[in-house]
Amino acid sequence: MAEHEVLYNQLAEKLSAQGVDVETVKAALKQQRIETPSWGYGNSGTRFKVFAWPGAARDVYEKLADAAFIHRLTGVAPSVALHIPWDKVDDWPALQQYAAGQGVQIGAINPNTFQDDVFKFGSICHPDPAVRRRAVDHVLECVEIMETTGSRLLSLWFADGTNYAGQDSIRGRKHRLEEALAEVYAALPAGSRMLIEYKFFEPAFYHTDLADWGMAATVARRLGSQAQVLVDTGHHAPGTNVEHIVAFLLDEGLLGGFHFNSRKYADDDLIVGTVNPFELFLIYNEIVEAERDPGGRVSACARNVAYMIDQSHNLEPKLEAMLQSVLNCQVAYAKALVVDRQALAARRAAQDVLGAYRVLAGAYETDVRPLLAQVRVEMGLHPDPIAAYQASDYPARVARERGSAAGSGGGYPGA
Ligand code: RM4
Ligand code: MN
Ligand code: MN
Repeated sequence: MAEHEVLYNQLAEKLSAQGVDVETVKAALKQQRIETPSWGYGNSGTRFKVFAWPGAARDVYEKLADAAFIHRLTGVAPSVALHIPWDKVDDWPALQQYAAGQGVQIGAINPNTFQDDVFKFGSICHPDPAVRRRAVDHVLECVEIMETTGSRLLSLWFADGTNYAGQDSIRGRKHRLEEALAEVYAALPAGSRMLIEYKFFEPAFYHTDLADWGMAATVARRLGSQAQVLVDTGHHAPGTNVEHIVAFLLDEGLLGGFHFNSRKYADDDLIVGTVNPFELFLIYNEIVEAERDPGGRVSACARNVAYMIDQSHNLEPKLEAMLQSVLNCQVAYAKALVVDRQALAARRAAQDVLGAYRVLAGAYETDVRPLLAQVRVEMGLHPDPIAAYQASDYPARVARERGSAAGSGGGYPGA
């Protein structure tokens, strides 16, 4: 028997004794989905320096090929978010066909209204109607790309804001934002969703037009049920209780999706689950709890959450970094799935503050690696994706074929 099997059998026995249905847990893990971002495969960095990585993807075709490699290793990353115009092509059907041939599909479409000179003072909130027109037209172009590629998600983040008190009317900008988003909302394809992302600062430093979840939720609710909030885990002030935000939005049916990454100080875009693995576990825990909510709206919202990674790796090997990101999400979800919900309910009912905490901490401390190894074997994958990555010739091959292409690819300034 392989080592992971011995460990898996022990764990399965222990979990079953706690009343956890291991088969259900495994089925959930096989259904888990993590979307990877095209921009995580190209060169990127900080505003100080973009280091060229040997083999970094130079165009959207190479990004899709890399994402397909991550999907082959993990089995849970079948879709790829695109950033427009970084990933813009003339022939969308050809790109879609290429993706399908690689075994992946096109995921969320992310417009970019922050890199053109014209957007210096904002995009959809800009005081000049001509600039707003241009921004809305770009987002509408992204809606068209959704139609052609079959993407069901429009993922919106705006760099809009001001740097000084008095620079512009905060309420005036809010009105412009509402008007622009209403126009985009009206154009959304049936069955698709608009996810509205917030961020508390950067690049604007005095005020950001969509600075927090409450503002994004207010705007989304006013637009209608196809609009929801996107929580980028790196977009909060230090100390913010992100799992609380997640629980609140789930309960309101307003949680649309995530941009996962780890933060230590600001929008650090570090590998998800590295700096704050307990927070990631608690986020998944809220979702698992909401999935079981008897209220139809809450469980439907929880089951429809779009899980996306939003990271730009600076020092890390690109492919290994994306692989590690997906694996960390699997570990966090697995731990959330093995929470002893009955024991937790009992401890809560007894006002047993620390007993309840220990139920969660116990699940968090469970070594779920043998469980995930077993899930992978049942999915026809290598039980250890890092070992499979290290044994693969793909990274060396793309490094050889693509070389170190500074000056192309990522979309980031200087990439
Ligand atoms: C922003 C935000 C967006 C991402 C850009 C590149 O901080 O997280 O989601 O598309 O960065
Ligand atoms: Mn983001
Ligand atoms: Mn960000």
